[in-house]
Amino acid sequence: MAMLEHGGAAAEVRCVDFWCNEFGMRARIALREKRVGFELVEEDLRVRERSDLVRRMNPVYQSVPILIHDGRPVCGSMNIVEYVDAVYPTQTRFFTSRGEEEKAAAMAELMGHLRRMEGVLGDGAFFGGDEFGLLDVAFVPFSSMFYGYEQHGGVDMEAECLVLMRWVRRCEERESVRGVLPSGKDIFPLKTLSLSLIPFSSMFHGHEQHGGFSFDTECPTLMRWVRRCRDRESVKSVLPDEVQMYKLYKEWYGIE
Ligand SMILES: N[C@@H](CCC(=O)N[C@@H](CS)C(=O)NCC(=O)O)C(=O)O
Repeated sequence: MAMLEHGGAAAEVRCVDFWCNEFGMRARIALREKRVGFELVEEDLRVRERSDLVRRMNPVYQSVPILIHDGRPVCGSMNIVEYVDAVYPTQTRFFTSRGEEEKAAAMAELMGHLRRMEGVLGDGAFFGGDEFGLLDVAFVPFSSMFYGYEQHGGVDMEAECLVLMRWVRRCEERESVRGVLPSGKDIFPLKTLSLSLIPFSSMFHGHEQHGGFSFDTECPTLMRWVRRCRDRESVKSVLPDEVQMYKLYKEWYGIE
């Protein structure tokens, strides 16, 4: 059984779910985003009768996912995401979101700072001139946040701060930098909406097979979002094999 340290005490976290349940994927992605260890208790949804555990923990709806935290159940996938967010607040939050005006003001201030940095950089390869130096070492770690600025602040860093982005790439050519900087994609949490919707992309393969169309051709923007989400460890490790999932659904619903 998975045990994890939280608030000094070892807590027991179980997630009752079925491998291709999109609602359950939400809960599992949230747990992984917060790096919460948990035991997956498989509930076979192909069987009509729900297990004793499900009937005991979710007697009204008897649905999964169910998060069982120290013996107490949380039911409903979005309730679980919210619960995980509240109970593990040390990590970045899914649900805190500023008002649009406040966010726009913060972004404008931030972009002002970045443009001032571009002014200092000027035509130089690095902040100190031709050589990678002290200021580069000091600043380059913060470039891991740029992906987050794009995702949350709605800016296009390449368009807004080309000089800075060229400097980032120059720094990243160095082994010392490349080996240390994490991917910005891993630092920033999925927004709640992305977290709650991405599980349903596991059916896209089925939609394509069944509907005879290509998502890449018909919905390129949506597919770019899918790929961005799937780059994340939390999503990659939870989304099931789409081919297997479609096969199961075909059997389940008697589709030829
Ligand atoms: N609103 C619920 C929906 C969950 C749900 O509908 N789960 C289905 C599987 S997709 C279930 O457990 N059904 C029970 C059954 O098939 O007996 C949530 O968000 O968790």
